[in-house]
Amino acid sequence: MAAKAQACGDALSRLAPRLSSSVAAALSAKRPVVALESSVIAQGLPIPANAECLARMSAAVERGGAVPAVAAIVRGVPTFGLTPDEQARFLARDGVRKVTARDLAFAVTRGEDGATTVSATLALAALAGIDVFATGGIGGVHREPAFDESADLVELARTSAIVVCAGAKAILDLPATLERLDTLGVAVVGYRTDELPGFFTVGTGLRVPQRLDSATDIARTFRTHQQFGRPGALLVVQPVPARDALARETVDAAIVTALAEARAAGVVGAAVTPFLLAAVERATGGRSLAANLSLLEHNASLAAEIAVALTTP
Ligand code: PSU
Ligand code: MN
Repeated sequence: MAAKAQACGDALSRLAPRLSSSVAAALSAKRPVVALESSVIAQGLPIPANAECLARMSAAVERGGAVPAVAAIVRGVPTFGLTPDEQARFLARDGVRKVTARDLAFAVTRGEDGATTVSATLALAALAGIDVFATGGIGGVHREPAFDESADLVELARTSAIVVCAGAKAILDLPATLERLDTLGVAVVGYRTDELPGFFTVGTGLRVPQRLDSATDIARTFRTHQQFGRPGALLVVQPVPARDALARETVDAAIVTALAEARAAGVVGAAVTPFLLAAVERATGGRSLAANLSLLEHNASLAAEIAVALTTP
């Protein structure tokens, strides 16, 4: 018995992320908070669009009545809410590594600056008690090689949270990604849509298993999901706003070019996703970048609305 109690005690003495004062105040008062990842600003988007992304996402969360909480490992310290100096360092991306859930302990023990991907942000959000997280597109199963699969998928299966995105990044194999989410038991929820959005495109022709039409319904479903003690996330997907969406043919052609460039350059591992996103941006004459920024802001707005619904009894 004593050994068991000890084990439980150990399990509870989890590392607590450092919180900015606004994030700490909101969490302790049970006011709405939305987690944002930092890999999208330090690796996913080019300079200076990354600064625009951070400003637009933060403002969207605030307009929605919630507090934005950017996740990162700051010189070895797991953190939600960066100071202006820290933000500038991550935006300049000087020596900032891409950190997935697997890399967290290494970034901390080495005292590094680490930009957290979806998987790492989910892991930190669970420690901080933040339930809602907005991103652009999750990682998934790559088209080539198909054994390259983002750690985002398994982490979504293990972490109870609401993740708002525009589907998986279009550079991926979307049918395979949807099947993996299915196998892993991650609930994909179309927000006001029956179709999986295509990140840069409004649709993909792929059906999502569930659809909900209001933030209140999403919040209510999540509470029930938690009551079942289920570990996985609710992956809420919504399309990029139509005015900024790209046509499917444009994106498909750009991805073919991007994949050929990646193959020729021999890119592997963590560099693949940022490389492909940059190649698609070149191939679309920058239009994919405008779509990416737009969907990120749009997702931040919906996440705020859901966070508000979740904290409203
Ligand atoms: N969404 C975007 N741009 C990005 C990403 C998401 O709009 O750059 C990042 C996220 O941090 C996601 C990561 O977790 O890309 C996936 O990388 P990988 O395929 O190496 O797991
Ligand atoms: Mn990979």
